[in-house]
Amino acid sequence: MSDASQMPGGEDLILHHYSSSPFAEKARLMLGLKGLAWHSVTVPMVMPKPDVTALTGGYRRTPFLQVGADIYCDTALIAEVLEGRRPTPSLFPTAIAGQARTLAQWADTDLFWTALPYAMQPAGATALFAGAPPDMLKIFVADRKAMSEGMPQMRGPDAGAALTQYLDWLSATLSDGRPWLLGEAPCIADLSVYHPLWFITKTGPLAAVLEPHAALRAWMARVAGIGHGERAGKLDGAQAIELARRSTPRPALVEEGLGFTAGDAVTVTPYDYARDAVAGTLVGLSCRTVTLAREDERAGHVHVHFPRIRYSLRHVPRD
Ligand SMILES: N[C@@H](CCC(=O)N[C@@H](CS)C(=O)NCC(=O)O)C(=O)O
Repeated sequence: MSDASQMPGGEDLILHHYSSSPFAEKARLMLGLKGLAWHSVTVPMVMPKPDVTALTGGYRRTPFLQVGADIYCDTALIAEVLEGRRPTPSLFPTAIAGQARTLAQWADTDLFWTALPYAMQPAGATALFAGAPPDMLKIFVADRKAMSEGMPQMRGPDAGAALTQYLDWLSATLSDGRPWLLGEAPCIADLSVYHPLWFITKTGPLAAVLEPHAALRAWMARVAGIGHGERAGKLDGAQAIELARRSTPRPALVEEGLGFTAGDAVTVTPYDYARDAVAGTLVGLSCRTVTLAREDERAGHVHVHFPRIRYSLRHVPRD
């Protein structure tokens, strides 16, 4: 984007993502379900990611959402932000909200971390990286190995066995003819279950695991039909950083009784993988979210928001 008049404003949604990322596909579909317009920044698949870390303070995972100088990490939190921005159609319809969140969390963890090692078996990896520069697969594997160091991971055949059962469970859920996993309307669970299976469709011969599941494939086509909302424009990392610098982050609140005080020096770190700590000053805290203020040389004063579930919040020890 070179025309300054097309630059997004401080209220616009900016998704930082790349096309082949399953979690980014979940986020794009959330924007689609809500019928929202958004701007797109393509981020690198592997480290280093200097423009990403200028905005997030070190969180490297994909995707994240930017609204001016507010940075929302993790699709679980992005879902809440989009729900607040446009409540209908809901990602969490009241009658099924509990089941929807529970099923979505299973899909974003167990199902995803089963689909991934299944997909990255040699035949799958070859299909996924067909057309990429020759070294890309090697670079990707080394990057992900470093990113998930210490995290137990399934071997391909174990993942295949588990995936076979998970697909049976999901097919059984649809066996009464319902259009969506939890009934008559799509919800967050559909999008979270979809993205690991979408990744499997890209694995050449390994995608055959989906073939016996006609109802599940028809459901996948319905989810894909939700679309990605309106892509309002593209910008690069430097433009997104400049927008953050020109914007003022929204006020946040630290609730009492949670063991922390506004102004505390803290870090936030994912529990599972990509455990890069983000350091900052605590400005927002509840049982649902945590917000750090950071000063960045390039992005200026930003607020970085995380979900509370699956993230560790710690005081920075004093000298
Ligand atoms: N819990 C995170 C998981 C995100 C995630 O694992 N994304 C993958 C891409 S699908 C990732 O970050 N890979 C490493 C990278 O892109 O640097 C979320 O819901 O956003």
